[in-house]
Amino acid sequence: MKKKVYFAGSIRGGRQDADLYKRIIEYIQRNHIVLTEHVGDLSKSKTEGLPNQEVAIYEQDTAWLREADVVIAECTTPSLGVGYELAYAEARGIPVHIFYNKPRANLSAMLTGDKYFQIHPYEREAEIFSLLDAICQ
Ligand code: 6IA
Repeated sequence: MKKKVYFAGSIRGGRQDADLYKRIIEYIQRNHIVLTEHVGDLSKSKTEGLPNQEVAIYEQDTAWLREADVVIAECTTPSLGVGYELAYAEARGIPVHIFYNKPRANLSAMLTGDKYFQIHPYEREAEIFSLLDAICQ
């Protein structure tokens, strides 16, 4: 069955992995619905938004989170927004899978220490896709 996937990845935390987010999103989209396609949009910069745009972003993203069957986050680049989304999903009982590149990242103990989260350290990008096959059956 098609799942609604909330993909979370850094925006203002830094866009160095945006192309990886795009590849993950495209992979999930082969069989499922990604609610947050914009996270992999390479033209989305970290620039300032207008205050009312920011409220709209928050309202839309939290509505999508409540609607999601699963949250998949790529956390190699740390992001306050992603951290918030993960806690928001946990509070609502939505399953959360966290990926990070082990040689590159030192993931926060607030994630690694929280048994609610399913954490997937990887070394090569290909590992992400085989794990995604198991998560999004
Ligand atoms: O703190 P961050 O910006 O790194 O947070 C990234 C996370 O928050 C992503 O997983 C998104 O779901 C969400 N998020 C942050 N900013 C936006 C956004 N526009 N649009 C949609 N979701 C967002 C950013 C502002 C724009 C004017 C460039």
